Amino acid sequence: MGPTNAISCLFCKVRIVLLLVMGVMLLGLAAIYFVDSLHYGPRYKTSVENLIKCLPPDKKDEDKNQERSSSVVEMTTQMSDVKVCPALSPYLKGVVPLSFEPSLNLEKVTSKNPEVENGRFRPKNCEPQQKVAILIPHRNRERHLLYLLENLHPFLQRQQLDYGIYVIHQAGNMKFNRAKLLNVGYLEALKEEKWDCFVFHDVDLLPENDFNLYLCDSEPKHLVVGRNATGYRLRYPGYFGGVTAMTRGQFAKVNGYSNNYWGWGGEDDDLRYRVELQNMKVVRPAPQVAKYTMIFHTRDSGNEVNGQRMQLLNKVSKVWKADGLNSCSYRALSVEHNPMYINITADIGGPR
Ligand code: UDH
Ligand code: MN
Repeated sequence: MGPTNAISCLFCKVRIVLLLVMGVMLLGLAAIYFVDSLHYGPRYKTSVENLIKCLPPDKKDEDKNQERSSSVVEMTTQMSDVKVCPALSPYLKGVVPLSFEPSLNLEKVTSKNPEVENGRFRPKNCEPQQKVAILIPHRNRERHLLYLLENLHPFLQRQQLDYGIYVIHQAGNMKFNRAKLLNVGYLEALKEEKWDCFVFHDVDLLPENDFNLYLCDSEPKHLVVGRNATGYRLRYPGYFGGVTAMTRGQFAKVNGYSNNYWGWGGEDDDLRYRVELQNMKVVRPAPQVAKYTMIFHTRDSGNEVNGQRMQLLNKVSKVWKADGLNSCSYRALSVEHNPMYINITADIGGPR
């Protein structure tokens, strides 16, 4: 081997070594990147989810929030298959004037809510964390029902809820029994969907503020802190009537409502006693948010004041286990899926 050959061979050895070193470095870099993405990927996703949950409800920054939260929602949408809805919907407007159009009919309500089908709606862009059934006890209040549907559907859609509206209609002319109808609603609604949350809703109460969320909490929730007719103050301490929200489990735990309150009054206090007997505590949203307009009405015939309500209330702790969901006897005469609500007509009998 001549001297020139020896030098060129040395160069080719150095080249091979250099190539090998570069190859190892590249492999190392790739490995570091892979381990890093495994480690930070989920953490980044969680922080995006947390950001969504923490968006402030400040009304002044509403537009900014709307932009921010919808772009965050898009980010999560791209990043994973599970798109949990934000804790505060970007579509909330706050106080929206209520509508009481005299010429309103069901067809008009239907045409204004094209995304509602068979009384049900769910948002397209995200997955709500609760399925909410709204239960409305009803007889002979068609006009009120129309105004409630007209205002409630857009309200619930702005809240991005997965919801269904059930109207439980008492057949016949026996004394009205609001509580028993709500038990029937709970039992019947669960036959078609595993609802997580139930909102028990008088037909004549219209929520005034979008931030009054129709979702359940870790404790039973009372949503009517104030109404126009009572100067927007709680009717009396402990009042648990009008509109309340309980999870499937909370309502089952108290054995639902009593079936024995025929006529007006007492059944809502009875439910509160049941809640307290289970060491649960009623929670309420902020008073400026939990405001309702009650459509003016006089007392219905067939719903006269129940003179026995005090005697019944005195024995709640003795009877609740045997009087409620587990003893609710009725006949479902029909279950109709109308475009704007599911109507359950039930024969619930009368006072014994
Ligand atoms: N309900 C009916 N039909 C009836 C009776 C009651 O649908 O015939 C339902 C309806 O959902 C109503 C709820 O039961 O919202 C509660 O009944 P209510 O609205 O009569 O009770 P409220 O406490 O009124 O609002 C009591 C009588 C008002 C008398 C006013 C005179 N000062
Ligand atoms: Mn009323």
